[in-house]
Amino acid sequence: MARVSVPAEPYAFEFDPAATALLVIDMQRDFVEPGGFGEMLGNDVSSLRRAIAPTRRVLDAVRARGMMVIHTREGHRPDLSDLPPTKKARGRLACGIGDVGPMGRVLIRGEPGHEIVPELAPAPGEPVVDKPGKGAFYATDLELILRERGVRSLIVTGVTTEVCVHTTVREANDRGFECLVLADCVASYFPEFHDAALKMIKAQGGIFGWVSTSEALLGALQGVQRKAS
Ligand code: TIU
Repeated sequence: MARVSVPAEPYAFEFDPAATALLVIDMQRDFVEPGGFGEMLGNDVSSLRRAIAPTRRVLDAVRARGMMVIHTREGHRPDLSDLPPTKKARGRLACGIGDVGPMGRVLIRGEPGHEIVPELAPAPGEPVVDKPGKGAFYATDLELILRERGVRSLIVTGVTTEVCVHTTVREANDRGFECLVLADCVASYFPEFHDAALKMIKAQGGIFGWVSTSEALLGALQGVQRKAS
């Protein structure tokens, strides 16, 4: 298939839609909705919610072109057997991972807070990768799924920019995947960390990858034929 070119920094990002997956990282209620874990950590979730609408537009566009979509969720087994005690202890929280919060047990698979927000709900057939760490490659079958599907490029969205998005982009880059991060489809509780994290990705000739916007990607996808429905 013809390669697509997206205006990006530090220079245009080129990808083959058949070898590219959209990665939607951790858009779960615990991080994004009022009353979840993110808010319990003292954060204002409104800055994260701004990523929902543009990510939805990107989801619609890539689905319409038959491109692969993969969702991730950060969370742990109900018996906490995959939760390092150090992660459990971090922050000395009154209500931390595994404890019962307003959306069920915090960051536990199967609980209401662990679900992806309804606006970005996975479609049938889209893989959902449950990850115990910040990076989506650590202790998951994400790399196996990508290699089996012949994926070489990732369009990256989700939260938070400097934590799970950054860790995942670094992991992907070291494994030889090319990453385009959409600045308006990733978000942080801390604007200054968001800005710095994006600068780090595109600095030094794109040391970890490329940065662009949903608008630029949607414009580039206009030239890609929609799949017959
Ligand atoms: N998904 C993700 O980024 N997990 C976090 O815990 N992020 C924070 O910024 N806390």
